[in-house]
Amino acid sequence: MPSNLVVQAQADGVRLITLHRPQALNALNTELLAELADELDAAAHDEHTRTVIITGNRKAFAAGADINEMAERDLVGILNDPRVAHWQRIAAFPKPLIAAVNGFALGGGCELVMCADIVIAGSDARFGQPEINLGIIPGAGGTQRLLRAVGKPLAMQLVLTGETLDARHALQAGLISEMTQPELTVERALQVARSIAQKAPLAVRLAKEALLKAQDTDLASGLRFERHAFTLLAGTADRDEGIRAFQEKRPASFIGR
Ligand code: DAK
Repeated sequence: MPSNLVVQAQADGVRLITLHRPQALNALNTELLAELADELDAAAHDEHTRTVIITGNRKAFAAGADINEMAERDLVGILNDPRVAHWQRIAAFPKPLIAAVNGFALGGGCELVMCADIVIAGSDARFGQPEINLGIIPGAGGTQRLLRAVGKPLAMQLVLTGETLDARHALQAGLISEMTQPELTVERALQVARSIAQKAPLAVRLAKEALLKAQDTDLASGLRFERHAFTLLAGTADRDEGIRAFQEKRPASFIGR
């Protein structure tokens, strides 16, 4: 049983993971990261789980890596850091991942947000990469994913000054997909997750993969991947069902085949 997470599997194919280290503003220590990576692995292999939401509490989504734990690591400890593998497993989650964010999402917390595919944030959310204040730089994709999300000038400003961004500005900058009232963040994320959970799972999976390709490949390769994925889906029972349901004017019932 994870001790830093609360995991709720909903009947409708949605798994809600709540980060639960409130005494440290959900700071991401090694144990929490390992538990999160394990939960995501389990969700990836569970055919009933179609979509996962990660959330925190009203004060903090996550205030970054655990600074007290970081203080104990020397250079050799950093070279052999088990957190690297945990982060890689989290970033490789193949199903749709939604972050429902209230309060602080700083450092590793902001990097976790950027591992998500969709980000619903309360108007009280604050995002930032304050590692520069500790004499370090982001270590879990913060320089790479932030620049891709918000562009060079704002990414530079955030990473070099450690300033934070409120939810309104994060929405304008493209770091989040939607802003809600703080008390509705998880509810709205559940709505979005349930909507995705009803779609054809193979199409959802390939759509995610194709969209992610757009971030790190040239246009010609991305278009080639899209065409292959599109063609692959032509052989699925769910494509037949989707088209038949449209013609018969009824909701489609997808089975993931
Ligand atoms: N780590 C440990 N404890 C933390 C924490 C953190 N990141 N953030 C907050 N806490 C603890 C505080 O120490 C305090 O504990 P007590 O004193 O009550 O025992 C409690 O949470 C409440 O925090 P505050 O009293 O500070 O609350 P405030 O409302 O006054 O301030 C704050 C909230 C978020 C502005 C402040 O807590 C803050 O500045 N926190 C630190 C934020 C930060 O610098 N985050 C970046 C950390 S560096 C890597 C991958 C990733 C990373 C590193 C390596 N590899 C794969 C190798 C990531 C690095 C980072 O994220």
